[in-house]
Amino acid sequence: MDATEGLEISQGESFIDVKSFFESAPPLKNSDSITQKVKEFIYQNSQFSGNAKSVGVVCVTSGGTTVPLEQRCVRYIDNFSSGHRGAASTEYFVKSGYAVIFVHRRGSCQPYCRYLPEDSFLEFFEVLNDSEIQVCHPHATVVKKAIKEYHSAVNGGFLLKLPFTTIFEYLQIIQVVATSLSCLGPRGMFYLAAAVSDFYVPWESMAKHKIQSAAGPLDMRLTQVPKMLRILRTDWAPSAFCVSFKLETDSEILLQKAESALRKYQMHVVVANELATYKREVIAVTLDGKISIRKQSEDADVEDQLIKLLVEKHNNYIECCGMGEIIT
Ligand code: 9Z3
Repeated sequence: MDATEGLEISQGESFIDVKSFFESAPPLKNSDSITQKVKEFIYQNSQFSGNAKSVGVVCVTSGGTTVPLEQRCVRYIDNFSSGHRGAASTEYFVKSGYAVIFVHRRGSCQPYCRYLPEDSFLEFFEVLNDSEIQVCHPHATVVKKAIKEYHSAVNGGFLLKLPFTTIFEYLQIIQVVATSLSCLGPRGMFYLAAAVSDFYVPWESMAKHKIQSAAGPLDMRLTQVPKMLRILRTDWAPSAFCVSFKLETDSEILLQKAESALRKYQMHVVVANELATYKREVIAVTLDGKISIRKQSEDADVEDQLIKLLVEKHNNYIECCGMGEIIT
């Protein structure tokens, strides 16, 4: 696929920035096989009436993108994100009947693995005899639950996992998913929890080999990553329901930045979270107002309540689109 396919109606600078980003990005490895997997997954989950398999298809993004500093990369800039939010949200979306395309950072937290013991893999198995091993007793219940839920999601065809590392891979995968998901109209959803780099080094101006310290202090100019949210809404998947996240460390500016993103990129919901409290509290910002969501108890996930709210908002959106109302 031409990387700039479907961008014709975007105007001005953002179009040029996006075009040059894709033209200069190293081509996505296995692009054809990723595209085929995505299309098949969407096709298999596209029957929404009668014996519907799923109620909709959501692309959940999770983990941080990296910005390589060298083409043969030794060093890179990273973004803060463990992938816990995306992994937990994926589980709650599947539970709510959605099929999930989980676009995640390699090595980040995975759905159904959140409760597994953090200590070494070797510590929760014991050897029974020469040919058998078993999970040690204290971990058996959580491991059994995780295996069952994971297999039910994957074997049922409700979970497709696509890994990324760099900002180049991430944005190319999002383009493939978005242009494929557009065929579902309002039934498609984006839940963009990944921490995406704001600045990058264009491939052609990047050092080919490891940068040498003998050359003295390093001066480096970073280019702004084009705002893909706008293109996603206007060109790639204009009818999909879009939820993005806004992370700030300064509570004074958080809501104002979230509201600005809502309008600027025509998001349906912007989930505002502050670094110090993001695990226990988020605020869903919409054109109708703000809803604060807090963890119900120590063991609960804030994502449980958040996904319930988003599913409700997505259903209203589908209904309104069906009645011919245009919702932005
Ligand atoms: C978030 O704000 C996520 O909630 C977290 C989740 C990254 C805080 P963890 O993976 O953390 O559970 O450890 N994601 C979006 C961050 C982001 O880069 N947002 C951009 C911005 O704030 C907009 S796309 O400007």
